[in-house]
Amino acid sequence: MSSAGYADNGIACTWMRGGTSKGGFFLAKDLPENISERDALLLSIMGSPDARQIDGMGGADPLTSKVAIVSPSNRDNTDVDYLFLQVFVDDARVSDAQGCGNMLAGVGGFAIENKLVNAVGDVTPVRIYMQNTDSMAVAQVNTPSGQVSYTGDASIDGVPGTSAAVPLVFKNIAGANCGSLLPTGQIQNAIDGKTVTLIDNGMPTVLLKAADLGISGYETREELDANDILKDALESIRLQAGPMMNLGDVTEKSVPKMTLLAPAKNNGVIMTRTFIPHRCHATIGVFCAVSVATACIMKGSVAFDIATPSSGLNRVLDVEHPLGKTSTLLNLDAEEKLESAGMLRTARKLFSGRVFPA
Ligand code: NQM
Repeated sequence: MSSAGYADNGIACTWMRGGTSKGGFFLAKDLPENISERDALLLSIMGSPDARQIDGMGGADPLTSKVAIVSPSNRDNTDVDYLFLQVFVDDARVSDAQGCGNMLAGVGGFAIENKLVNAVGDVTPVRIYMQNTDSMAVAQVNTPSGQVSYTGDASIDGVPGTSAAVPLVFKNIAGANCGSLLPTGQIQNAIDGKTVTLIDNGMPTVLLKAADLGISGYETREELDANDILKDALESIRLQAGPMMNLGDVTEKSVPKMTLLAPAKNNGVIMTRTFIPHRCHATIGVFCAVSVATACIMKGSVAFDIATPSSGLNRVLDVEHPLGKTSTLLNLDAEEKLESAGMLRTARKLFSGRVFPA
């Protein structure tokens, strides 16, 4: 279809909250195959580039300027393929350089509602191939009477109220973006005189002690977003960490994420403030939390030193963030090697209809 055709007829779309993020869910077949045409449409749908995204659906925040593209899968033991795209807010850029475990929480329900997957019983497992990271997740979707229902009594910090639980389990996410869990082969590195741990258990993440950057790690998101000296120091470290993590030049990329660590304050394992990478996250990303939790159990990491100790083969690690905590499940095998990770999320359908690009 021509761009005038899309502007006149619109594109089928569902807007959903997935975890602590929000964005547009599309069937791949409804979007142009050509990537530049697709990205131009998505920028227009979100209203980017514009700090307020006033002429589009985006919420003027990276966490509400997200897209999930879903298609039936040809892969063995897989129901659907999911491609995540970050639509930048004040830049005309769309990136597939990272996954998103929050938007992932909406993919299973969207797939069932669009008849890509049949509901089976009260809870339907949906096997999702995450194209961005070439890895798998299984989402358990609430389907009483064979229909998706988003209502329920589960709550997650950062989202008011309750919704149906969407438990997520991830396999083989270690090194999904960088080739290995510790892309430099070392548990600690030094950049700009600061000790860092560079880790990828689903999200490339640079871990630093908040105190090493001259902050407490308990500041609000707004305080940190206003701290230009801190942001410049983090960006200098990030640009050097990118090639060390096999990500190449990351100047224009949304990875690696920068997570500042401090001792837990609310009975969790550790406190975090995460830049994604230029604005402070309101909470913490799903795979970022999994990467932080993983570092917490790895001796020698900058997280291990300040984390509350944990034990057992199935560990729930509460990663604290500005609005509460995110419970991460780490399953270890008998040799205490990480086998799988999981997290409880919720999702909610907000709108379904046609969206009109300019
Ligand atoms: O880490 C934001 C989010 C994310 C990503 C970001 C995410 C993840 O909270 O898996 O979910 O880090 O850009 O939605």
